[in-house]
Amino acid sequence: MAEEMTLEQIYALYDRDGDGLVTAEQLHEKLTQEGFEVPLSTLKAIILLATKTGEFKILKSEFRKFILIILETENFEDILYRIADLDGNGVIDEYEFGILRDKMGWSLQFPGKEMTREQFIKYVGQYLEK
Ligand SMILES: [Ca+2]
Repeated sequence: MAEEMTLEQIYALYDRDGDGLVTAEQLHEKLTQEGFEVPLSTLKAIILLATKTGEFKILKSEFRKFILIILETENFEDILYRIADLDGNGVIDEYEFGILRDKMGWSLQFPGKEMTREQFIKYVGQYLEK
């Protein structure tokens, strides 16, 4: 039976200098070693959106939410959706949309009603640079 690592142990693998922050570079290096190919620029964008530090660093308290988003999603739109859905109820409401919009610097109107995952991805997809 495989021994389950605690979040604390997993975090220590990423935060190798032990300063209590995981940088985008540390995260990228580790994920690459594990076989996850996520561009550094995408990781930086996600970290900026998903964390409170406003820098490309992840606090231990935010790490769990963050690492689950990275490992369980396949594309940037989906990651944005997961980050935007703050209450986790599966739809993006006006409040949640406004927070994401401000962080992204979009001048994008809320379409008037809550968006499902599919609607959200379609709606914001046109504003994402490929
Ligand atoms: Ca929601």
